[in-house]
Amino acid sequence: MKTDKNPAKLGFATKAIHHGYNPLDYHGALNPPIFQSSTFAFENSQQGEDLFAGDVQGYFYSRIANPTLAILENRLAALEGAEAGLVTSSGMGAINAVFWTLLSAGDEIIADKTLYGCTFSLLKHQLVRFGIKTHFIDMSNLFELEAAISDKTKIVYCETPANPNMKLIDIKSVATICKKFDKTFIVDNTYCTPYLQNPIELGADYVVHSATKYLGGHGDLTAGAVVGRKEDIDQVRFVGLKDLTGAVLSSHDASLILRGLKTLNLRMDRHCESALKLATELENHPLVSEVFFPGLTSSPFHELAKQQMKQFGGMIAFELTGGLTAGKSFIDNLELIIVAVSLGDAETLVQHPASMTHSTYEPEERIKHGFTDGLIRLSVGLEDYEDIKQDIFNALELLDGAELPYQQAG
Ligand code: 4LM
Repeated sequence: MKTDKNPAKLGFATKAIHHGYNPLDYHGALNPPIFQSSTFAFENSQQGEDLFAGDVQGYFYSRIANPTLAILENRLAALEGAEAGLVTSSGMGAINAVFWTLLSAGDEIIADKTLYGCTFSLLKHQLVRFGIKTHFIDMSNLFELEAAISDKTKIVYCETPANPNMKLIDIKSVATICKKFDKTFIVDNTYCTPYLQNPIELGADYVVHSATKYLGGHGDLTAGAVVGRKEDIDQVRFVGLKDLTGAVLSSHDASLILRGLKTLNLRMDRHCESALKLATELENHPLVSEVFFPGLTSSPFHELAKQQMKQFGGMIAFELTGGLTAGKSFIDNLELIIVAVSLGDAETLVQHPASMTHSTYEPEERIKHGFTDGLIRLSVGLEDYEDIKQDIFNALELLDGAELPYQQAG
């Protein structure tokens, strides 16, 4: 794009394709070059000193900044409606970079009780080793949030929709409470991407992502991102990334994410459309006892989803009437759908949170934290909808005791 004079006026897809990059600045290259360089030459010793002192802007070492990464960071910030962005080598790298920048021994975190397994493990088992305690609460209950806040609270943290049970948190209301008590509010927006939800615009201070998922979109990299205010992101870059985690993204992977972003809206539309159809059909299947998907009118989060999400996302969780045993047989009966963790890829993926992504929770913790051992998680992919559906309904039909064979539509 030759000019960024009025970037706010551009639509999402246009920004995802063009924001912050003018090919004419790079010999006309349509795609941003991959700056495959760990270090950058100084004109002379004085310039090196000035760059290190922060007196002049520029690149000097790729753990701190790299031109390919900078294009991606600015583009993600623009899509999220944030001032600045930072990318990292994984989602956990992004979360740790922010946490370690903000926290000191004695501080406390308030988190919703449903979180991705490794984020839960970080809060429950690792940060305590450094004197940082987490209170896990039901953040959909705002009274519980207010009651948990104390002088020691440094961070309020949630995922929405939460992994794996699709619980939603009211971002705007939580942000209002955090502002009232002057607490930092961080939202993990991995499940939605900025195409479906913009927590910064709803009042969050930072948004974190696993860019491994929908942002990259092709299951070929691991990456993370943080967006927020410029001065906050600068601090995360120079403390959390540079000194504490070193979780820098490779410029090659940054380039793959820039490619993924070009089709983000198209992919998300398709993920969302297929997931809504599938959730509706699963809800009516006699072997399915419960479907967790905010697009269903039966979902307790349906009204909130309509307020804060543009569509309902591509992730579904469900339980079978036969519980854990039936769930495992169902997974093994699938032929097209791939049994794998992660999400947001072109391929439909299925996994069993209790024994895979959320095995970091003890069995009794899983119940307390809002999901059962029988829960199955689906990341609905981009294949033809009828093929996804047929694989799922055939796998259900093959379960012992199944009574209603799948009838192909039409
Ligand atoms: C998974 N998830 O669920 P990296 N935040 C959320 C996530 O779902 C994840 C991360 C952060 C899965 C990985 C195996 C809501 C990851 C962490 O894996 O570090 O990029 O993201 O299947």
